[in-house]
Amino acid sequence: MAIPIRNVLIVLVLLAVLFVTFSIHNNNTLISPKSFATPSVDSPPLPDSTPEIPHTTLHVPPERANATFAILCRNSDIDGVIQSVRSIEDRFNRNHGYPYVFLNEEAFDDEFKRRVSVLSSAQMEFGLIPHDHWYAPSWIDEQKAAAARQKMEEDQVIYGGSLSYRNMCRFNSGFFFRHPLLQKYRYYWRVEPWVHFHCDISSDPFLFMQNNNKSYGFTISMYEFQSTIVTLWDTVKEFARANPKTIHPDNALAFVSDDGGSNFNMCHFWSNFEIADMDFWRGETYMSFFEFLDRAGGFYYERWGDAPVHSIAASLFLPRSSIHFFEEIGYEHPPYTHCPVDKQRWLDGRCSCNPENSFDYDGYSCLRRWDSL
Ligand SMILES: Nc1nc2c(ncn2[C@@H]2O[C@H](COP(=O)(O)OP(=O)(O)OP(=O)(O)O)[C@@H](O)[C@H]2O)c(=O)[nH]1
Ligand SMILES: *[C@@H]1O[C@H](CO)[C@@H](O)[C@H](O)[C@H]1NC(C)=O
Ligand SMILES: *[C@@H]1O[C@H](CO)[C@@H](O)[C@H](O)[C@H]1NC(C)=O
Ligand SMILES: *[C@@H]1O[C@H](CO)[C@@H](O)[C@H](O)[C@H]1NC(C)=O
Ligand SMILES: [Mg+2]
Repeated sequence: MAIPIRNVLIVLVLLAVLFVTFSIHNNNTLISPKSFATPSVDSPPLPDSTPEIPHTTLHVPPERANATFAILCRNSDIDGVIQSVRSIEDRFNRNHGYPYVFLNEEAFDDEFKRRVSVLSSAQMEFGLIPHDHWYAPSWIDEQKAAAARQKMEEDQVIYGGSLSYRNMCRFNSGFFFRHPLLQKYRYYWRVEPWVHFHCDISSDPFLFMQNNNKSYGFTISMYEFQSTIVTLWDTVKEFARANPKTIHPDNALAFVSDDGGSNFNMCHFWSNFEIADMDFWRGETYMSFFEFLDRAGGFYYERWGDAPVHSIAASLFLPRSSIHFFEEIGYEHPPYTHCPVDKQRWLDGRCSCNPENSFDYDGYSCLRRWDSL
């Protein structure tokens, strides 16, 4: 029995209308992983960016948050960056297609861009850091700073003699979230060279942050070296005295101080992993806090790290409920690993780390303190 041609036509037209409607309303989030690809702003075209037309079902990929990966690195970090990006792609991002922003105070070379771009069809942008966001500000006395570096080098403080490390710590403390390439995003996930993600990440941490009003997420915490932050806490107290309204009534002060704020206990979130809300850093409170610290000069006269700076700010200015421990994210930045200890989580995540080696309750970890808040 012949099907009337009119009916066939009607069905075809309906299908076409449906498909077009779908494409328009779901632009950017349509179907195959390839469709995540948006043209890289400053990179060679990807080897295969032909969009695939689905032939059977429409797999609608999960909704995405307003978020990006942020990777500060040098051209010479290429091997470590490739390893880290592969790791995050395999365990998470191949199912999501979140974009990447790479930042450097020197231009990324073509080799770097070519070798990184091939790793994912997600959008990748390569940015140059403005001069004033990286190098010491005018009020820093270079002689005094050089003497401090020499002294810390002699005292064998880790990175104590390094100027570039100080530029990096100050940049990560107060500038990365103002970079034009990051301006369009709210949440970032900081990734460093040579890190590992040890478990499948099946629920989207960015969406978790967005949907649960979280501002700062961590996996590992530990103690800072006292010699790098000798006057940091005094400077923080000065700021707090001058700006008492900035301290949140339901803060996490007890994470960073054991005596109600008189002294810093050195606990901080290890900032080589961070999933956080840049609007918190961009806000008036954190910006005035950073300016205050920057004027004090400790990024250069000592060696203040972005980890204690971020951690102290999060602990004082946020409600503690806005800070989140990502237990399910198996993460390693040598020499330390956080591995999910919950058996089911470890199984479900097909984790490649050993829970017995998890840093969580190591003597040098601050997680116990976090738990007891
Ligand atoms: N562009 C640029 N990136 C840097 C520089 N120094 C450090 N970084 C990046 O800043 C981050 C932190 O630097 P690391 O050298 O990893 O410092 P760390 O994590 O304290 O120490 P290790 O990883 O143990 O060496 C990494 O993402 C580096 O790639 C620099 O001079 N220029
Ligand atoms: C879909 O997005 C691309 C780039 O993201 C744009 O060029 C195109 O016009 C958009 N199409 C529709 C139908 O909105
Ligand atoms: C994403 O967040 C940034 C920073 O809050 C904001 O400026 C931008 O408009 C947001 N984009 C979208 C699509 O919501
Ligand atoms: C969301 O978090 C911010 C700070 O992180 C806090 O000030 C605000 O009260 C929270 N909002 C809700 C609805 O919980
Ligand atoms: Mg590192």
